[in-house]
Amino acid sequence: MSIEEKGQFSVHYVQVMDKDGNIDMTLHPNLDESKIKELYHLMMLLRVMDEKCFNLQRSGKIGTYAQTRGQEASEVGSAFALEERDWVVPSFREMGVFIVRGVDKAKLIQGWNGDTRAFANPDGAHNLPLSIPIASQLLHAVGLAWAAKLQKKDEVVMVYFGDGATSEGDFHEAMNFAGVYKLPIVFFNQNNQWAISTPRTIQTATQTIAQKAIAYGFEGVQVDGNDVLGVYRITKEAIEKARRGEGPTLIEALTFRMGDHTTSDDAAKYRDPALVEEWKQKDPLLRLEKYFQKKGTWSDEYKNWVVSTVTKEVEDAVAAGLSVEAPSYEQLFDDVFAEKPWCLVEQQQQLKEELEGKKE
Ligand SMILES: Cc1ncc(C[n+]2csc(CCOP(=O)(O)OP(=O)(O)O)c2C)c(N)n1
Ligand SMILES: [Mg+2]
Repeated sequence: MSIEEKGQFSVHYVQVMDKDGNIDMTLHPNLDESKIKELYHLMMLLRVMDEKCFNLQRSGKIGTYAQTRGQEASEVGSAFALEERDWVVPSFREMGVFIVRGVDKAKLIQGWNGDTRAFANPDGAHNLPLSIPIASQLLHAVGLAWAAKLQKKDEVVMVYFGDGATSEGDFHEAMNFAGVYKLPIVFFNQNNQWAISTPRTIQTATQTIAQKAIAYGFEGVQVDGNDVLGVYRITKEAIEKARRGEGPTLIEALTFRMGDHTTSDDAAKYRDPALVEEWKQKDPLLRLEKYFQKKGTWSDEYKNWVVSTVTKEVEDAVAAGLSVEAPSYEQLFDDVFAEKPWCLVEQQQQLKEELEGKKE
């Protein structure tokens, strides 16, 4: 008998709601209608916020921005399954996760405007700041999960990363450590199928990303990342499993980056536009709208109300976020280490002298 036949090596693909809004009731996550409407509201908030940030960059008001368009279900559905005490360790494309976690949207704008003070964690909230170095956050997350286990805290860590990040050594080290120590962690892979211009097909020779978990001794599952109910269900199960002390799960949310990599990129140079058109049919918001239509709980008035409510929220956040006075150059050196090392002290002094003209 092969090991696979013993049932140890299987990878499941889960979809609760198809692209036309039909639900497999056997997999329904038992969220009541008001919660499903809340998910729609949050996803629309993310979409409007995302469009706004893109436009702010184009009009020179903020710096480089990484769009989330197309990934709303993956981000909102997964974060919705967390408890407040759980930890979120994001990469740089998880604005939807921050929104669900209740992070002040003005701070998000301030952060994308390059002001790192925006990432200070108020009142000990369990959200780490976004991480630009690919995959480095996975090791921080494993450290948090190990600490939670050693201290017997009832906390689960959820770490986000892209398909490209799975080619980094940090990913494999983190997965191995989490497997060996059976840590309370969920590895949430947003497989948007692109790492800048590198398609998923040449990122790895494996058929799925989920199956990589097998090599580290725990479960991997692939979910339709544009199906918010599927993402919620699978993530919730993985979180509960981790909380019971049954170890990690790798979730591969199969989605698609509808926009460019960032505002500094032009995907039209390397990506067939037909592919983008194809994925438009699988839009996470659209399928939820179709679901509500089928249930008879949809109206244009409702949609208009949602759009106008979130638009006002976003406009207020932008006004507040952009009106914060820029930090002084000295603050560049703060909040990196608990105690500033001598080399940073020297650099800070050197910059001060150069900028304030105290030394040639
Ligand atoms: C260690 C490191 N290497 C390279 C880069 C440059 N870089 C920024 S984003 C990116 C691709 C990431 O792709 P993926 O992990 O799929 O995330 P996505 O951008 O699709 O969300 C690369 C290579 C970086 N930021 N950090
Ligand atoms: Mg990617």
